[in-house]
Amino acid sequence: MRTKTSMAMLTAVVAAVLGLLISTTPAGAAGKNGVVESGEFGLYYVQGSSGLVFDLFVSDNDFRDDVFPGTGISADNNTESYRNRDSFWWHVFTGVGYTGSHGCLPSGHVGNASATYRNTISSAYYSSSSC
Ligand SMILES: [Ca+2]
Ligand SMILES: [Ca+2]
Ligand SMILES: [Ca+2]
Repeated sequence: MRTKTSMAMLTAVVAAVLGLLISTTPAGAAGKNGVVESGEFGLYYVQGSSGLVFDLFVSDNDFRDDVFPGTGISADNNTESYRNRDSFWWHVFTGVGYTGSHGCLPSGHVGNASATYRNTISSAYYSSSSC
């Protein structure tokens, strides 16, 4: 799996070589800070893709040790909508360790989880390919 860190560094190097000032670079993106930034995948507490959000910059194989940033609310089995601001696909699973039902959200996707994934997602990873 390609690492995002190396991609971000490559982007930074290219920008420096070209002498460009890029204000939208994702280099400052930080996962799990409650803001879905460029390069991240957001899983929202409620439907509508707004409000409390569990934002992932890199894959997480177990949501049981995570909360919605700034709250004590568990992120496990507790998300109802998505926003994919990454250039990658995000794969969501109803079980920890990428097990159970397996769904895929393309880059740019915004929408509510289907019944299968509503309040059931327990792990997620990014990939350049779909399911
Ligand atoms: Ca973030
Ligand atoms: Ca985790
Ligand atoms: Ca689950």
